[in-house]
Amino acid sequence: TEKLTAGHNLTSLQTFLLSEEAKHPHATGAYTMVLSALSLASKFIAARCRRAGLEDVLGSMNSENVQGENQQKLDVIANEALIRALGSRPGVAVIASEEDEEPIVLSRDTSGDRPYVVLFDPLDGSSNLDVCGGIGTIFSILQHDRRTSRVEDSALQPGVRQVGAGYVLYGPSTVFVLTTGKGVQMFVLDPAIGSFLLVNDDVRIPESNKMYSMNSANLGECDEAYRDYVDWANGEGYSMRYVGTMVADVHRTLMKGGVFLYPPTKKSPKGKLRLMYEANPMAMLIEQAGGKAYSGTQRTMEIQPDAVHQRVPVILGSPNEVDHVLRFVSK
Ligand code: AHM
Ligand code: MG
Repeated sequence: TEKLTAGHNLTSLQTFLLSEEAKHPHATGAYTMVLSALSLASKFIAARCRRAGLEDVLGSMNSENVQGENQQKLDVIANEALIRALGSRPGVAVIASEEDEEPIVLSRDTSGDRPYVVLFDPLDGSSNLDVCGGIGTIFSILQHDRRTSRVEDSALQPGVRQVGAGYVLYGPSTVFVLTTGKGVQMFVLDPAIGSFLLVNDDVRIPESNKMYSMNSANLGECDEAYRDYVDWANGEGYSMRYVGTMVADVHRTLMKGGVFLYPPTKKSPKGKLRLMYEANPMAMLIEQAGGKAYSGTQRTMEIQPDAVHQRVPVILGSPNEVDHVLRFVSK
């Protein structure tokens, strides 16, 4: 961390949040509380991931989540950590998790300040945990929509209404990437002191990079446009990288440039990734960093959601690389 912060002021995530809050004299502190809950839960999850293989957190629970997927033990631990951390914050009205069928309503009191709705994928890419690969947490923050009668309906707002989004990558280091709508900031956990420290206060995605990231084993099951794109890219000398954890693949795309794709397939005709927990928060981050995010030919964040677990196709990354894909997809 000495090297990372050399020449910079030492700023923790908490300090960053408090100084942002201070710029808004009318802020109640509720937003800072939401983010500090997410930070606390992610430190808890990071600590459990670090001990995978030593403690009994690996493998499956022999149960299925609402998506019919086998739950890993750490999926459940991560989900509980987030619910416990967010559940104690007074400004949170609703939490919605990829692992739970229905959003959890914590408070129906919407009389004062507009309370928050927090949506998350507690442990993205969890099957990579068994092989010591990168895994992550993704979150999206909305506010209660006064036009809805039931507070839980506030979860179904398009991504353009997000007031914050981010992910935590549990890799060789634990990285917290955040947007509150003013660019993208990156923090790295210093495990010695238990703080996320600011390492980049204005993350920008490269304009181009000849790199695509998709499960190309699915190409035979995809629309022709995606095969044509990949044929074109291969002919242009592109390289391919794919971890199979969206957080890790998007993080690499954000750092190095390129494009990440999860098209519709025969098996998942609407795409595999979820709009509310995966596509929207990643879209906000990528756009805030100067990139683009589409679901087919539509801007992801403009999709009006109709179900909290809905799936969408994903094309996101460097602006020029997304444009190349769209040339094929919009034909
Ligand atoms: P998960 O949320 O159940 O872990 O599944 C989502 C993951 C993403 O992280 C990743 O991008 C994708 O599934 C990989 O899917 P595939 O194995 O079909 O390539
Ligand atoms: Mg996921």
